[in-house]
Amino acid sequence: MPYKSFKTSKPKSTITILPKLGLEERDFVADFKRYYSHRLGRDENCTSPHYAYEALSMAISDRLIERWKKTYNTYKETDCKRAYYLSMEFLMGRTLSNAMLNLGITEAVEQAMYDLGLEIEELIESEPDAGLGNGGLGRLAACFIDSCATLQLPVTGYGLRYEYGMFSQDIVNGEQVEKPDHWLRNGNVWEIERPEYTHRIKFCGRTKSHIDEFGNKRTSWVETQDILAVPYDTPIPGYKNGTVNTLRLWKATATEEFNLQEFNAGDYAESVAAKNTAENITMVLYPNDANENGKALRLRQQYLLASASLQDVIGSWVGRHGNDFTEFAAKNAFQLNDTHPSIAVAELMRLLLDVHGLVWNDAWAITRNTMAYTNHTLLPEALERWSVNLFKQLLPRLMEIIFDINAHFMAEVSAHWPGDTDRLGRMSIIEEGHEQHVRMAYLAIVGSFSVNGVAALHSKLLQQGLFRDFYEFWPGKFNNKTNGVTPRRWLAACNPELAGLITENIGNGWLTDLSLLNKLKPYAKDEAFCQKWHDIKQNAKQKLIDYKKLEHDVDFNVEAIFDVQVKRVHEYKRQLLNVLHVIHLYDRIKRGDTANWTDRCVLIGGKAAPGYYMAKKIIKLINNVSHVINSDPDVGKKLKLVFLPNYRVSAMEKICPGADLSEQISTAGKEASGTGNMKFMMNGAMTIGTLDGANIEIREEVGDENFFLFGLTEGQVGEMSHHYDPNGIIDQDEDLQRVMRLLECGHFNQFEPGLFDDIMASIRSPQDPWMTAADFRSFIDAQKRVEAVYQDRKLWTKMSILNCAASGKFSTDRTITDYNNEIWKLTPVTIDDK
Ligand code: 26W
Repeated sequence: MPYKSFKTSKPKSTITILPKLGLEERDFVADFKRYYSHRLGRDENCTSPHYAYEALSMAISDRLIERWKKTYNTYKETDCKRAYYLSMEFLMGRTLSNAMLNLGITEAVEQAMYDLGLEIEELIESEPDAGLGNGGLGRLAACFIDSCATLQLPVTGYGLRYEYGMFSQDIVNGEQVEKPDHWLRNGNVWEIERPEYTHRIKFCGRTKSHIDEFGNKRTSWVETQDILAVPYDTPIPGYKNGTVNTLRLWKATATEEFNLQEFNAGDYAESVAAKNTAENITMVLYPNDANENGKALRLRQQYLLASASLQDVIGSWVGRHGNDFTEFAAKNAFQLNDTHPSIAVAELMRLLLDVHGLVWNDAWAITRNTMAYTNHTLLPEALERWSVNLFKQLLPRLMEIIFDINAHFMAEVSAHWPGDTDRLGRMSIIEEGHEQHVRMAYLAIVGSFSVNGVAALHSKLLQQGLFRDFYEFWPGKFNNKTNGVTPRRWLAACNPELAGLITENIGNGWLTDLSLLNKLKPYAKDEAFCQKWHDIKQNAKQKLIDYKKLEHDVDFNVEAIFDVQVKRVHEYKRQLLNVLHVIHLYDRIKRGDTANWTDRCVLIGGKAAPGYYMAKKIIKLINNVSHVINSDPDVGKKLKLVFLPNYRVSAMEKICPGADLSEQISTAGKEASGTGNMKFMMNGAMTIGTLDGANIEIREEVGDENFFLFGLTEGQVGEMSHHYDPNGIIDQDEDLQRVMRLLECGHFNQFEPGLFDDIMASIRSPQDPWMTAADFRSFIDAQKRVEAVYQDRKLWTKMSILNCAASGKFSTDRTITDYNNEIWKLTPVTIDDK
């Protein structure tokens, strides 16, 4: 029919008025079929589960987007205060089963897939992990935004959309080999590109100043090389509450004119190359988790995140309030996830001064009242410092602003401590030396109203050590926020059997108020309940065995104690101490000291930073020891050691339900918090651990009698470091001597002479900062206590239940409630989910 215009005035748009999508089994069957066949163009001949995964995800994504818009509009209408979580890493893992759980549609979807003759498990498994993070800090960000949505807090996550996430780890001849992780290869159904919110980011060029009509000095940043930041949004659903928040990730692309300039000069190929340089910025995640490397590309990434996110927030502010910033600090808070985005302090100043015309004092007051900084590590090698020369070249205007911030700050310090030049030098944001550096942590502290650590001990050590001068200057700025993990992913979704048993007995309130798990305590005395708990745990162990069978040919025995250490490989986390214990057990078997033996399967997994020589050696050692032990017929089922390749979020979801013993054995004072410790505890594993990070609070919650403590305290470590004598310790301890002898005679590297010399030298070095030898004896003794308890099955089960029951504090719902009450001060916003 030909189009005929018969209306005179433009009609009111009704394009977004839609009937609400159904959440019943039949709705998913119908939508699945339509997407599978009409959108994806597949039929029964298609054998890959990927397209079925995509079709189902599209159907579920529709339901998320429906609620997402409502949430967005409600926030806009109420003009509520907002917070923004700025992070270079969001280690999201998989989305499908989490979306099902939070929408409350798990059963309906499972039934629908069954009706269609599909295995839901297979679809879930075909989703790649979104591995946009290294480890603890990135996964914490992911748990945080889950809790913000569940608590109905208006919080947006801002990060980078890396084309390549955390590398995938292969083990070849016992060594780590990195493979690029092209996680977007098959597309990403969960994200929506929003080119309409693109922002321009400046680099290089120079600054130019003039005096404005009011006599103020004004600066402009000119002759820059610009790139564009394009946002990709992912919906973040709360748990069954209608709230869907946003994770906005930036992708770098080239500007049109950047290409055009070169094109007009006849350099077509060069113009395409220039596009590549621009897009390089968000190409890859830096795989270092505790070592800053000063690379210019990393600084570009950090600035892109800070600038795009701040322009985004300010742009929408100006849209609603014009150029009036009087209420800005009352309505916005930025949480900086470590120093990685802390250039935001200077960038907010630049935007307020140069773009929106504010004067210094007003801009500074806004900055200092909106920024909050979280520190995640005490290790000096992880503290970011950028060369002033590099900064000047890449971000000349930002460097000027940092010098100005520092000049004002130095004046404040001198007024407070007149004549204390040592202190001025110590506190300066600019570190002097043969090359000047910007100390990013100091910039973050000076520019924030709140500074926090991530566990009680860690926050105390920040105040007494690393940031002591700042704490003396501004004691009120400093606070602690003990980490947590989301109980939806880390108990409900990953361990449905255990979650089911819990809910059957104490109801389902624990899913949003984890402190209710303490109602489980009395059940530790209930025999029938204990039997069920034990059976579920054994089932989970069997599942873990089956999962690992795919990759290994090691015979695991479900009656053995499953002893697990999975985390990034780092000397301070002391995977090496774990291996020394395994070698000691092997030595006992070989010398026939096996009376009253407890069978044990030791699982170790984790990635090493590609440039971290010692960490890679430790991985090789674990694999070599594993090979010798597992193929020795004298050892048999008494002892197994397995290195799990490619540890990642989706692997932990399978590992933590099946663990008996959680290894949290860092040198005291080095692990800021740890969060794996919390996941294991929640799933009923016992902890063997030092007094470090959140272990201390875990032990406080569960009681000394339900925690296997060992090792020097942080104070003793500091004390002993002045006269540490590992060789003396080894000489005095026959077991350790024998372990060292096995290592030193090349028993684990018979065809690779000299391979582990550096490891042995590090254990014997009086300068060993990780003091592995010092804690050996106490670790071995604690492991013996573990075995004694494990042999008493009833006692072990009781302690397992009590660990889960005491894990309530370690929900990110509690952590985020603390952030909100003490830092952000947002009001929860109810979303109408009818
Ligand atoms: C600049 C290179 C770099 C990259 C990442 C330096 C430091 C990091 C992070 C701070 C490393 C990290 O993930 N830290 C971990 O953060 C967790 C969440 O707070 C804590 O639980 C861990 O103890 C801490 O190691």
